[in-house]
Amino acid sequence: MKVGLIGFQAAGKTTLFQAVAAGAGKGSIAAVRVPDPRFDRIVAQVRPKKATPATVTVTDDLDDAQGGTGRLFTQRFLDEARKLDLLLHVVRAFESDTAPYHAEVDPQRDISTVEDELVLTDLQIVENRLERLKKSPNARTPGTPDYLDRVFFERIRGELESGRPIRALELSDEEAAIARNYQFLSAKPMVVAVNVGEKEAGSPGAKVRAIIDRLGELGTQAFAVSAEVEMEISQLDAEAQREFLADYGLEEPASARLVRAVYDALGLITFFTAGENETRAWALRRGSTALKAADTIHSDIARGFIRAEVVSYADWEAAGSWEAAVAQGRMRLEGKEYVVQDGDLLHIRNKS
Ligand SMILES: Nc1nc2c(ncn2[C@@H]2O[C@H](COP(=O)(O)OP(=O)(O)O)[C@@H](O)[C@H]2O)c(=O)[nH]1
Ligand SMILES: [Mg+2]
Repeated sequence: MKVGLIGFQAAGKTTLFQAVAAGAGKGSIAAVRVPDPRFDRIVAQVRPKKATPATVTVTDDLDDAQGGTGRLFTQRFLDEARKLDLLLHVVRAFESDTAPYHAEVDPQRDISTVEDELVLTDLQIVENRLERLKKSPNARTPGTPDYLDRVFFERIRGELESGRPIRALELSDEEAAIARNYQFLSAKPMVVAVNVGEKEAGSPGAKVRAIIDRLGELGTQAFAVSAEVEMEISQLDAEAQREFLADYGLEEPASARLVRAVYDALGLITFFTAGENETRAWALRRGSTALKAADTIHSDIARGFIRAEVVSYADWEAAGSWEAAVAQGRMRLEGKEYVVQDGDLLHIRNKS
């Protein structure tokens, strides 16, 4: 899963990136660990040669949004943003004399400006496509791809014109496939990180809370963070980190809050493979089948799929080990269509 930081220059993207990448980053790309106490317990019991947590890939290599006159986004930004699974909008809500901003600090305005531009970019694509579809006879022939495109595009044109992002619409599977095909930017899941000043690091003020609540009502995950404070904390050793987080009244570091918001926005769950060589946590879209989980591990394992051996996390924990769960009759044999549940331990029997 690839998450890209977007937002205005001097909003704090690179600072937040440094906070969440601490130790896991290379240049402007980082594999941010998904914190999961269940995984830690499995690793402590199995003691594998290698333990690989689930990660979310975060990149900070997109062009800054440009304040002032001209286009908000560069062509390079648009091209790169289309490849992402999720846009993480870092919004400036801190005041600073040393780090000037292109305008008065107004997070709500910036959120609207960026959202409007994503919507407008998609609207232009939809209008161009509808214009070309006028020349296609198939666009009037039910059942053809051109017909499906036309009906769908006419519907979303109206929504986009009234400022609604595609992500906020209920789409059928067919429509969602078209939206993916066109890589619409306003269809991409979005998370907003409101970058607050040091005083608000532990508990954001009423203004910021109102912004987060409002986004929540619109179905957008949002969280407050003080990127600078978090960046400084991330450079400390584990013990000092815990102390400083506690001093600020923070339960967990920015990376954990970011990952949680991303998991929610993408509808992800975690499953585990508990091997002696490697024990690993994997991110998977909620509702995915055992076959999809096998494919996530390796396409060969999906191709040779015979059965999935499944132990739920609750059963594993109650039994204390995979072997004990099997002995207690808690291991199930499931087929390709089994819908994987959050926390499942899987062993895929396969022909490869
Ligand atoms: N006071 C304060 N300054 C910050 C915070 N986050 C970023 N900055 C400063 O704002 C400036 C721009 O930050 P940067 O992360 O480079 O922004 P970007 O352009 O979005 O990548 C830098 O001088 C940072 O030190 C914050 O939470 N509080
Ligand atoms: Mg930057």
